[in-house]
Amino acid sequence: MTTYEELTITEDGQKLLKKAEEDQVETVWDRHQAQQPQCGYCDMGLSCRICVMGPCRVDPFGEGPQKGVCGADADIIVARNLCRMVAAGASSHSDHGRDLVEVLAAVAKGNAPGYSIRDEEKLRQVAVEYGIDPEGKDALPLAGELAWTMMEDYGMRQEEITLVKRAPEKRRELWKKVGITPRGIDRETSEMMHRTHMGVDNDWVSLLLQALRNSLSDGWGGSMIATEISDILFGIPSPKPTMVNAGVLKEDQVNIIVHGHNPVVSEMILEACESPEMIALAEEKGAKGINLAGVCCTGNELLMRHGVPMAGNHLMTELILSTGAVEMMLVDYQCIMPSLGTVAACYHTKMISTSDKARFPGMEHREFHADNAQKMAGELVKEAIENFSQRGNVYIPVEPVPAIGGFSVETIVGALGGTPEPLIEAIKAGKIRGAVGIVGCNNPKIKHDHGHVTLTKRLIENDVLVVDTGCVSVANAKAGFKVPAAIEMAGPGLKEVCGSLGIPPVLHLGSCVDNVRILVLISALADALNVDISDLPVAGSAPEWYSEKAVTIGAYFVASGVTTVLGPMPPITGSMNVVNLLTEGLNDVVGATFAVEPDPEKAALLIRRHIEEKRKALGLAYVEV
Ligand code: BF8
Ligand code: SF4
Repeated sequence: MTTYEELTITEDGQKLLKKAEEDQVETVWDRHQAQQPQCGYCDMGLSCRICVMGPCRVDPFGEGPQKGVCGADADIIVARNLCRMVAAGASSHSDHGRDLVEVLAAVAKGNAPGYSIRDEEKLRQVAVEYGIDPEGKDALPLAGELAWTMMEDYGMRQEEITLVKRAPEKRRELWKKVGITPRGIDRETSEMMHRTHMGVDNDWVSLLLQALRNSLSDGWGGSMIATEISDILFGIPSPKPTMVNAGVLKEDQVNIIVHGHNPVVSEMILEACESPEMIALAEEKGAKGINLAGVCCTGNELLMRHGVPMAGNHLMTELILSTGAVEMMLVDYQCIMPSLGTVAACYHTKMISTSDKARFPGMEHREFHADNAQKMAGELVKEAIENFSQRGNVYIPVEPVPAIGGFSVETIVGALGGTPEPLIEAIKAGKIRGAVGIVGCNNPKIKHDHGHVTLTKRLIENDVLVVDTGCVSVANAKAGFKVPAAIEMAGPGLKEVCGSLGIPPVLHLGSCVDNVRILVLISALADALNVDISDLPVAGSAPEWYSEKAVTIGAYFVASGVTTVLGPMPPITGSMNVVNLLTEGLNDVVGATFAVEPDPEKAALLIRRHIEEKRKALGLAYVEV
């Protein structure tokens, strides 16, 4: 019998797992158990169902078939499968970016009531980057022009994606030399799918290089556009206090949860929740107010810009519903388990899907578009309020934990006094050994939040600054790393630097598309030191990743020069050629590699060793780890 403590390190998770079991609610952990043993061929990447001469599989023991019906061997099959993961991940983030471009265009045309340009300065700055002269132009026509120009980044009218210019020159030259400069956002994904069709690219090296180019089209393209437009439309994040864990739900208020990734819907829901008319209605129905909270990355978007509390990360999404305290959950897209409608049906919770591209069983579909979003948000919040009277028993098992979110590059540089120089000085002096971006998901294969929290703890104890995004940021906030007092858990150097700046040792940089903020930040560091990103004492890590998007993020980190340590092994062990290229060979190509280490204690050592090696190569004081 597995205990709840073996499944998650979080108190709210453990208590709600018990509640879910009592309520006979099936969770992601139950289904993971029911899937055991999972297919060994698929786990190694050795199965192929790309065409209907198959499905095929290659026998890893060398006894059965070594080639698919078409003649593809293990290297080709493994590489193609991984490449398709990268394409799917890139398309997810980049399509999210496209939706924002369309909203920006609609705002410019006056077809998006409720939306506006909240950061005109950023609009003007990004317009310049896109080669548009903002002089004398009003915000709306300028926004229209920018949206139109950004659309070209998606197609094939460019030789390279515009924001690639933000990367250090040495890196751009390297991409050119290797032939992986991304040309168009959709183009690279589309070419990746083409190359992996049966009978196209059958050279596993060439396939994997295209996967890197595809990932760069997301990191420096689609995801970067998503973040930039979100800042233009909804404001650049700045540090704000907030609360996290299931305890953010309020017994005496109408609880509405937003889930997914794109802030377009959730921003409108927030506006409706704050309207005096809705608050009065809630009071009329016997509630003390309306409590909006988030889960996953839509939650992160609202937390970053408005300090909206965060109820939980990926593996908590079903459990949050099992509190019985949620009047309505609205979802947009990505990482929304199709089980949620079934879980909600055990309670009074209304489940609403909002995107034309994402529908779910057991949810009512109410489609949001730029022109109807404001009206729709008002109607739905009203329905949520009316649902308050249908509540049964409520179980909110914990008190919430305080945290600070909202560290954009702009606010980090601002906190440093307008230049990255103080951070560089602290790194040079060895007070901060280096910086690590811990990103990604939860995965029931790993004890929930254990990987994130353990790795983060070990790094900050050893004077490594941590920035995080996505589901990691929730885990770390719940663990108490995101208040200024958390410097007590940091090593002496990091404690001194963060203490003098009044910031926590772990900085919340946002949602998963916001990983691009990390790219921008490290580019600024590299430029200031006049080196390439791969020379910096930095690393990436995804200790509990599950999603295709995470593979893409890892790939663009590595292609940008950031060595990245994964927790769960990707499905590549069926080809030692692929494994060796990704974990060693890429060093000669892009100056960084992947590593895999499921044990966060060992991953911390690996990362610290890597950072000290980079320090040594830069001629900075280093220690043996
Ligand atoms: O984009 S970290 S589980 S919610 S994929 Fe998903 Fe992973 Fe969470 Fe956000 Ni990112
Ligand atoms: Fe089998 Fe080749 Fe078709 Fe894949 S592409 S299913 S290996 S025949």
